[in-house]
Amino acid sequence: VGLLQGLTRKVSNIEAVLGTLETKPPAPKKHGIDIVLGAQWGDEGKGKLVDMLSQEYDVCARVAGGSNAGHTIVVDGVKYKFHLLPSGILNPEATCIIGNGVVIHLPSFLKELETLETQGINYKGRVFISDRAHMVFDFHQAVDGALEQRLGRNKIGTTKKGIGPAYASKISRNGVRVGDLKNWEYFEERFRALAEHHMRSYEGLEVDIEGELAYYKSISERICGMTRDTIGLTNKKYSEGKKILVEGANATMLDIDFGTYPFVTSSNPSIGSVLTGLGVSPRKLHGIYGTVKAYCTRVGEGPFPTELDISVGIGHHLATVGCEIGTTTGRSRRCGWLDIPQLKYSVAINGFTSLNLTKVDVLTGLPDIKLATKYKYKGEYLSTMPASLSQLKDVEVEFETLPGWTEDISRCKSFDQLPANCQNYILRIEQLAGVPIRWIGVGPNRLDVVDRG
Ligand code: 2SA
Ligand code: GDP
Ligand code: MG
Repeated sequence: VGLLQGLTRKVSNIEAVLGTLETKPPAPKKHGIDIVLGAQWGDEGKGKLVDMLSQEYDVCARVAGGSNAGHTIVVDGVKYKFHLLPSGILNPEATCIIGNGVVIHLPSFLKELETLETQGINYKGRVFISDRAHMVFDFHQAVDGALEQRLGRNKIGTTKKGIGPAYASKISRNGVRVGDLKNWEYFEERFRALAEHHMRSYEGLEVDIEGELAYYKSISERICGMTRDTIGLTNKKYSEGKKILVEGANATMLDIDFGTYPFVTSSNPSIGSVLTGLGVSPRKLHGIYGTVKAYCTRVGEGPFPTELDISVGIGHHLATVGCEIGTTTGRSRRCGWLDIPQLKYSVAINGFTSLNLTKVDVLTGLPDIKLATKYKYKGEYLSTMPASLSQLKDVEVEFETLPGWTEDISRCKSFDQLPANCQNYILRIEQLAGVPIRWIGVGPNRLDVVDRG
C-alpha cells in the first residue's frame, strides 16, 4: 500500500510539473452557480446560450465589463441586443443582477430598459444593480476616445464606452459607486472630485459638472430603487436553493491578465470575475460553460495568429455568412480559423466543465476546414500562449485540415443528424480541447441548438 501511495504521489507530482495546461474537466457539483464564459476574443454567442439556459434559472447575473459588451439574441425572428443587462432578462421570471464587478453607464442602462419596454418586456421589480458597482461617466467615454486618438496607429481599438478609464478610476480609488447616490452630498462630493481630477489630467476636457449633477439628481430615485447589496441578495438566493446563472461578458483573450495585453479590455472576463464581481465563494460554483465559436473572430486591434483576409475567399465567407459585425459599435470583426492552442489556454484558465460550440452552420459549404493545432516559435513548439506580443506576432501556426460538408445543418436537432464530416470536426475539437462539447450552434435562433445533454 505504501509503495502504491508513493507511486500515486510521484504520478501527481509529474502531472503537476507537466500539466501546465490542465485539460481534464473537474466533476461538476450537484447544486451551484453555473457560468457562461467566452473562451476566445468575444462574440462567441454567450448571450444566446444564456438566453436559452436562463429559461430554467431564477437569477441571471453580469459580473464584469460594461456597455462595451454586446449580446444578440434572436427569438422568433425578433432581435434583442443587450449591453449591460443580463440576457436572462428575456425570462420573465428571472431576477437580473448587475454585480459589483460591472462598470455601469447609467444613461445607457436606462436607454436599454426603455428599449426593452418598447419590445414588450416587463423588467420592473426584477433588475438590481450592486451598490458597489462603479459608474462610467460621459467624461470617461470622452477620455477613452481621446486616448485612442492619441495612440494613433497603435490604438487598442476600444469600443469608446469609457471602460478603461472607469476601471482606472476604480483602481485609483477615486471612482464613484452606484450606492453613493443614496447619499446625495456624498455622491456630489465624489463626483466633483473625480470630474475635476479628469479636467486637470486631460487638457481640453470640459465637464459640465452642474449639468451632470442635475441629470444624476433627476435619475437618482429611480436608480436607488434598483440598487441593492447584491452580495447579500445573491448569497441569500443561493442558500434558498435558487438556480443562478452568470453571463460572462467579453472573453478570456481580452482579459487584462490573461489576454493579449495591451490589446485587451480592462476587466477580468474569465472565471475570476465570477468571484470578485459577484461576491460568492468558489465553493458555490458548479458548471463552467465555455463558449467557443467554430472559427475565431476578434474586433479591435491586436494579434490574431489564425487570421484570414476577410475581403476574399474563406475569410470573406466567415465574415459575411457569419454576419460578423460588432453588436455595440457596428465594426467588422476580423475572422480566422479555430485556434486550439488558444482554446487549451482558455480551458486551463477557466476549467470549463463543458463547451458550447457555436456557429457551426457558418462553416457549411467550405470544402476544407482548418484547425490550428500548434504554435512554433523559432523552430520550437510552444506549450502555451506566449505572454509577449513580440513572440506571438511571429509564431508559426501548424494546421490540420479536415473535410467540410455541404448539407444544411440548421434543422438538425441531434448529433446523429449532423453530416459525418461535421460530426468529425466537432469530435476532433472535443478531443484536442479535452472538454466535452455539450451544445452545438446550428443557427442564430434560440432553438437552433443541438444539445447532447
Ligand atoms: P474596451 O472598449 O476598452 O473594452 O475595448 C478593449 C478591447 O476589447 C474588445 N472588446 C470587444 N471584443 C468583442 N466584442 C465586444 N463587444 C461588442 C460586440 C464589440 C463591438 O459584441 O460585438 O460592437 O465592436 C467587445 N467589447 C470590447 C475591443 O474590441 C478592444 O479590442
Ligand atoms: P456574445 O457577445 O458572445 O453574446 O456574442 P454576440 O451576440 O456579440 O455575437 C454572436 C452572434 O452570433 C449573434 O448575432 C448571435 O445571434 C449569433 N449566433 C449565436 N450562435 C449562433 C449559431 O450557432 N449560428 C449562427 N449562424 N449565429 C449564431
Ligand atoms: Mg458580443
